[in-house]
This record gives sequence, C-alpha cells and structure tokens, in this order.
Amino acid sequence: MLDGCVPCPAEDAARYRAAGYWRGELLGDLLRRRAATLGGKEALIGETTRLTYAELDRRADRLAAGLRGLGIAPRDRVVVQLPNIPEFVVVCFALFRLGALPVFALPAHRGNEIKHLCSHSDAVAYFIADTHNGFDYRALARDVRASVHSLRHVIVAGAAEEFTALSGLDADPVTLPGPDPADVAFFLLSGGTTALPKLIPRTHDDYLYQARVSAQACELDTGSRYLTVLPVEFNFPWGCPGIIGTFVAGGTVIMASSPSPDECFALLERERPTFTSIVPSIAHLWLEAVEWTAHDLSSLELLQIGSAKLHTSVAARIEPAFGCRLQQVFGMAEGLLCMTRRDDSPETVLTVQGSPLSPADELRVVDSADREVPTGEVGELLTKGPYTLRGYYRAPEHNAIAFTEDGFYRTGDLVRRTEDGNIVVEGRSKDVIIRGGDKVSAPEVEAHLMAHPGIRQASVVATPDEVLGERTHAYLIAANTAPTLAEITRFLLARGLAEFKLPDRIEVVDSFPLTGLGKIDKKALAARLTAKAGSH
Ligand code: J2J
Repeated sequence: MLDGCVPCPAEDAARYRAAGYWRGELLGDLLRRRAATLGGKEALIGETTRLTYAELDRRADRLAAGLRGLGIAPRDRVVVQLPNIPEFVVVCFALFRLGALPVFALPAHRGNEIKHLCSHSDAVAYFIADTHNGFDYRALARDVRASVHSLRHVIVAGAAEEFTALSGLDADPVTLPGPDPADVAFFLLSGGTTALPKLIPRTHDDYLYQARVSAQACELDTGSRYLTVLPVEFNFPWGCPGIIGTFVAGGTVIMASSPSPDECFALLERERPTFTSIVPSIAHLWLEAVEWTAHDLSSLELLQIGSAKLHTSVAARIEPAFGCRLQQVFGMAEGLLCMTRRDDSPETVLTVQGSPLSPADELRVVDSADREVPTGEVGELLTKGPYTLRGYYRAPEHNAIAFTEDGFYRTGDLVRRTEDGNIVVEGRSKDVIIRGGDKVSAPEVEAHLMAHPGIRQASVVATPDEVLGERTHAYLIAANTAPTLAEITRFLLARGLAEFKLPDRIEVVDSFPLTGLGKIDKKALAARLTAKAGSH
C-alpha cells in the first residue's frame, strides 16, 4: 500500500476476500465493463452534456493518455476541486486508470484548506473549474501555486488563462499498467476533529464493495436514475450508492449544479430521476418549495437523507410531501454506512438512522473506559469493517488516538442500539459542529480566531438552529478591544478559510467555565446556548 497509509491486517483482508467482499477489481474497470455491455446507454447527464457509457469510457481513456503525456504518474496525488459537472467523473476515471490518486476537495474550500491538502499530499496537479457560483478558482490556484512547490500543473475546466485547459488534454488511448486493487484509489476528506483536515485513503476493493452493498440496499437496477444534488466530492453522493453505485447497477447519473428546489425540481420533471440523496437542511428547503411547485416530481421513488440528524417530525413529512420512500442514512467518509431498508416498519424509518450495510461491519457501543454498554444505552460508537479505514494518511500521532489497539475507529458519535439492530444517533463526543450537512472542526476555527490580535482565547460550540440543525457560536475572551463579527469575518476570509466555517455569532466573555481538569468546559458553554434557545 502507498507509504503513509495503514493497510488492513492480513487476516481481516483474507476474510473479506474469502467472503467475496473484496473482489480484486478496479474502479477504472467498472466503467470498462459497463461500456462493454451497456455501451449505448446514457451514463451521465450534465447541463449541456449527455454521455453514454461508451462515450464516458472513451473520454476517460483519452484523458488518462493526455495526463500521462503531461507526466502525471501512478501514485501521484492530484487535488480535485470541481463543481457538479460531468468532467468530475471523467477526471476521476482517467486518474483511476492512470493509477494517480485524486484527493477530493470541496468547491467551498479556499486557500487555507487547498494549500493544506496540496502540501500534505505533495500534490503534483490541481483540477479546478474556471469560475463557479461567482468565485474565480484561477485566482485561488495562483495563490496555492505560489506556496506549494510540489504542484506542477493547474488544470482548468473552462477558460484556462495561463493554466492548462482540460479540454486540450486529449490523446490517443494508450495501454496503462493497472494499479493494485488493494491499494488506495483516492482520498476523501474527513469531517474533521482536528485543526487541520485529515485524508481518508479509500481502496478500489473497499469502495467497490461499499458501492455494491449500498446499491443492493437501495435496490438499484439499470432503470435507476440518480440525481446528484450534494457536492460530488462528498462520500454520500459519490458512493452511497450515489454515482459509483449507479454505475455498478448500470443506471444513469444526472448532475444538478446546486440543491436549489428551482433547479432540482425542474430536473426531476425533465430527466425523471428515481432517487437522490440530500442533507436535512436541504430537506427543509424542499419541503417548503414542494407545496408551491408546479413541477411533476412523480419519478422520485427514494429520497435518502443523512449527514446530520433528521428529526422525527421532519422525517414524517417526507413521504406525504414527495410521494416517495424515505431512507435515513448515517454515514461517514471514514467508512461505516447505516441505512434504513424497504422492509422496515414506517415507525422504524422515522425514528432510527438505520443498520450497517455489511454483515462484516463490527460495531461496539462503549462507555468512557471502552467497556461495551447494554443495548439501549448511549455510548460512543467504535467500528471496524471491510470498507472502514484503518488509519488516516500520514497521521501516525492522530491515528494512535483515533483507533483502538485492535483497529476499531472511534467515530466520536454517541449512539444507542435498538433491539432490532438499528442505530439511533444521540449526540457527539467529538469537537465538531454539523452546520447543515457541513462539518466544522471547532479546534480549526479556534486556531484561526486566536491568530487575531484582538482575541486572547476562543471556544467554538454549536448552537441549535431550526433549519441548519446547528450553527457556529464563538465565545471569545478579548485581548484588548474585542473585534466585531464583521471584522472577524473579514479576518478569517483573508486567511483563506472556507465560508461555511465562519462563526455565525460571537459572544465576548470575561472567562470560560473550566472542567475539573482545567480544560474549557464546552458542555457548559453549549448548555448555555441550548438554555437560551429554549427560553426564546
Ligand atoms: C446524525 N449524524 C450523522 C445522521 C452522518 C452518507 C451519509 C452521511 C455521510 C457523512 C456520509 C448522520 N444523523 N444520519 O459520508 O456516506 C454525522 C456523524 C458522522 C459524520 C460523518 C455518507 N450521518 N452524521 O456525513 O464524513 O457525526 O459523512 O460521524 O461528512 O456525520 O461526516 P461525513
């Protein structure tokens, strides 16, 4: 396996192979096989492009050859930050075939995150769109290139200016040596509990297995049509079952450029997708809009909702409003996926976050001493399995605390198990704010805040919010004159922090409550906000 990754222990790997979970297949070959049997079928639909499996396959081959011509080699890391456009899929499959390794960045990321991802992975290339949502990614790329010395190429979908145009990287296909299916295929980004985002290595074997079991759980077939609403670089739309799972089933992927009901409802009418996946804050938006829409949404059979807690009262409105089945999904880029299933009772679908996808997923719910708690009691979820990571990339120190000695990943989620084997998410022990579907690492924001000369100490906690679920509240101890929220916003943006990480509110205090061990008592800070919200 690539240096800096933690391989699965040999005995577990042998077990996963013997059970047929890991089949020694490559992501790049998935497309090849579909092109061989379903060549003329539509695989991918964008705003202005429609590609059959055969066309997508050919494009991936030609781009792989073009990238090799640029000097991109197997195992080179390549940061990919593209909006929901068909080029994203072409680029990923070209890189898979080349054996180069995409590192997925979100379109919302800015200089702070991209520089870290590029330098931490020693990326040789960086893929961007020219502009998207009013933001010029070429300006960002100039800034990144000036500080990351490994970066040799910036490749642009659209007007390239001084960089390399994606459209010009087309060459006659060449035979390429295939990578090892047990090796890393690409990197997902962790939801983050530390000051810097961590990279999650996903292998061909583990990701194809995940896509296959989630496609089965969602009963996909060649008639399935997936509407991609969330940013493609997120694990949920990419492979749960999402895009990769739809390709496994031989279905069709339709890409929406934003989650706005205007765009998505029009696409539902025009392209007739059968399923999609969204986060609870988008579900809120859609529930409001669906009352007024004139669009025909009747193609939708399944609506997957996950990434943040879906409250029962909101869950209950989904099926009547959309006339389709609701599926709750509790997942993580690190691996483990839980979903509700078709044969669950209506009550179950509304109240639990589902059961694990694989019979080989091992789950433990433990107390603070890592002792298992009885069914029905809340504890931290630990997990290990055929599609769950064994270590973050180049992070030995963090890995020592993020995993148990016997290889279980500490999710930082507080859950309880029901008698029928479902998981209910009850809270979190990790220091993350889930704002809409976005994960905001509190220590990361705190470190940036404390770089401000007017701030001596910062503590960032979640405050309840009806639509987003949670918002970010920063408690500050001022150094002299406290900065205003507007000043802080400007300061953080100038440091290149992604917008979704900005504090929604600040509150200046004289001191922080401390725990018995002298650490800032975040539970006490968060409880103040919950009490305030309750008294409104
Ligand atoms: C409460 N919290 C949830 C849920 C995730 C599918 C779906 C989601 C993600 C994802 C994903 C939750 N209720 N239903 O990768 O493939 C919180 C937990 C979890 C963290 C992971 C997928 N579903 N969460 O959200 O890596 O705290 O993945 O540990 O972004 O989101 O975040 P992320």
